[in-house]
Amino acid sequence: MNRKILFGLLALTLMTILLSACRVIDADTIPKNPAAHMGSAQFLLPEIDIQKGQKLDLVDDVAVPHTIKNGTWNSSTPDTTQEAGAPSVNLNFTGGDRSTIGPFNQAGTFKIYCTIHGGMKLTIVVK
Ligand SMILES: [Cu+2]
Repeated sequence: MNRKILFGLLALTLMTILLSACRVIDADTIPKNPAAHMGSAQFLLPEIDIQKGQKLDLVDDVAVPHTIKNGTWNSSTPDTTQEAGAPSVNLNFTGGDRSTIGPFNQAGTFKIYCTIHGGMKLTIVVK
């Protein structure tokens, strides 16, 4: 009889240890990438600062496609320059979707633009 109680207590102790080892991870504690949001024909902010080593989320907030590549708009002329140290960017958004670019492993100023919408460009400053 005593053995049964002892075994029961041991089993209970083991269960407690096992359950406390399974902690629930709050999604808010997982580090998020900084995000640049896109409207119908522009980035909502023209510039974003990020830290070296970070990735950047591009978020298409509207039901409009965008094609985002390295480069910028010089008035109405696309400049397809990819800066040294810039991660390659060539992404198609169909609307209401998001994608991640990077990591940006080098400090500097990097530019991306939308090939569809004249003047739609983003400057990424990596510090
Ligand atoms: Cu666009």
